[in-house]
Amino acid sequence: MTKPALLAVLTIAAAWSGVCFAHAHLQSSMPASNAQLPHAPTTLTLNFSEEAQVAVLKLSNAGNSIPVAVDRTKKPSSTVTVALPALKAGKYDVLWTAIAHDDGHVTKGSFSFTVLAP
Ligand SMILES: [Cu+2]
Repeated sequence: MTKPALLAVLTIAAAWSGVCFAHAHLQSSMPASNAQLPHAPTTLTLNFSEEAQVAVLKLSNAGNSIPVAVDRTKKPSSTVTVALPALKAGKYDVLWTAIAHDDGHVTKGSFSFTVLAP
């Protein structure tokens, strides 16, 4: 291989390694973003655009964090469901961080939902 050709290959390889076809984006959730729920949900489900593992999941109500257990031993999946403790009426903020299974890229996001009655 000639020097310029080798250089071209290395340049393309370097550029390629930074390429990402898709991160694990949150496509939908249950409860949905900005949902107004007549009753408290018992589970929280995140639907991602690709297989991912949830690294961080924080739930808070008026700044108070509510412990939510994420099973990190679970296989990567495009759907992640966690059980919720009993929630009182109020607005809840969800903060998540996910790691894409295919390329290890990290995505994060947040959304809120409101429980109208426990
Ligand atoms: Cu990616």
